[in-house]
Amino acid sequence: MAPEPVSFGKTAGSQEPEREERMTALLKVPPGYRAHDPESLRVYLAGVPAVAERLGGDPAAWRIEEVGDGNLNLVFKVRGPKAGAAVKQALPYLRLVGEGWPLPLERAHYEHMALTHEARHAPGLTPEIYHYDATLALIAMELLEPHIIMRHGMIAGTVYPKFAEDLSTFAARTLFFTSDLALSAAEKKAMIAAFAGNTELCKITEDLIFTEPYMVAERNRWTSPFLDPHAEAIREDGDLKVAVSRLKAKFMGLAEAMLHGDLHTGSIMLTVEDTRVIDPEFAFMGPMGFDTGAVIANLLINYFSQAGHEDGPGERDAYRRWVLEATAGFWNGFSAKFLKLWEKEATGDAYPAPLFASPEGRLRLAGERQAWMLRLFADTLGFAGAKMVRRILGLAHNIDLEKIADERVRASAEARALKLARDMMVNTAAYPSIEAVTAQAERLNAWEPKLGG
Ligand code: SR1
Ligand code: MG
Repeated sequence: MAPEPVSFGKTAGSQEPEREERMTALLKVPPGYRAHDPESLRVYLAGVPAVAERLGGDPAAWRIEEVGDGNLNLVFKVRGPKAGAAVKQALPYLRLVGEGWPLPLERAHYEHMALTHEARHAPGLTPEIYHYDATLALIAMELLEPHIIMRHGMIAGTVYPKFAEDLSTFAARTLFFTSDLALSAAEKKAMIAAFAGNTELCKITEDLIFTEPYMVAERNRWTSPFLDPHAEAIREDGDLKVAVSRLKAKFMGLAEAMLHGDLHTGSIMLTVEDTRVIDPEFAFMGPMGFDTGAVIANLLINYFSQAGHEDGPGERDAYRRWVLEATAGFWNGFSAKFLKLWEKEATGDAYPAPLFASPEGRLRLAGERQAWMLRLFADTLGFAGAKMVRRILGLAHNIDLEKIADERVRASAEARALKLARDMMVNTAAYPSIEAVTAQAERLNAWEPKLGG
């Protein structure tokens, strides 16, 4: 008999009455907070010189529209005669679900802090911040135009020649410079303290990525009935449950570097010439492989989804090749850049230089760097697998797959992605390089999975 579905807030170990109290408290907003609409935002921004002067002209003539299509927040585009601005405001609840899922406004504080660190370490790869208001949980920033969300571009089959170069730079620099390889022990601990309160957003990840897809849970959904046998196989896979639990423990316990925390292709806005990473509200000090894995997971999901976006069989083959090249280019670029930073800019307290000053010591350190990168690659593949599974069996899906109207085609793409994801999580050592992953993706893309229904 199938076990009872577990509903929101009741995942193993949580105390329901305490959680209820916490949820009610979260819905209370501080004095001075209000969720803006275009007209109230106009009045507010008119009183913020850092924004009003950029927009220029009479505030009454500014064009303001709410355009948020993400899961969490309000997003406004504001256009004046001189320039535009994007304004993001947190709601005291999850936009996707409504007041039934309260979420702390403080996520805007963590996002603002992460954006500030990212801009310092990876200049030119994030939107410029114009203004932050902690009470309103509101950030006004550069309006990125004509950039689009990368996921949309990839569904349309657009090649982004600078993506792998830019994203690998972003990941290498933000992760390296917020790690013990670059920071003193005191600086690192201060960062851990600064991000430690982003617990509710981490809890979303802990539940939605590392727990619920592997059990019967109310919030799960998948392409039923076609994908039923594959969803069931995942729920009954003991090796996979061990693998995902190890990853969850690492996510919860390994404060290796400041993570973006949600580095999927919906958090990247770009053109063919310019790449920006947005939306780091899930930022915290965690395992580096969670960010690098997120990038790879979302590229691989898009790769498998192409069958649902091409006009005829094979029509998107060149694009598929580019997606896999970008996947390999991202990891190989990241790895080379991270290692170079470690060689040239290791100002942190880890791996003390005096211990490795001799010729033999230098050789030992070079070997240790390679070993570190192999461990990080294994983490990356594990987290990538977990991120693929959650987008197919958990609550929040990717439009790369969701937009495929033919449910059989969608379920086949999803089954292929699940098979690779499971293998990356359980048989990680079988993938010594990113090319081994992309080669397996190509093989699986030709596999015809058995569907339910
Ligand atoms: C309920 S929030 C669902 C997802 O949206 C965000 O983009 C994160 O990926 C989160 O897990
Ligand atoms: Mg987001």
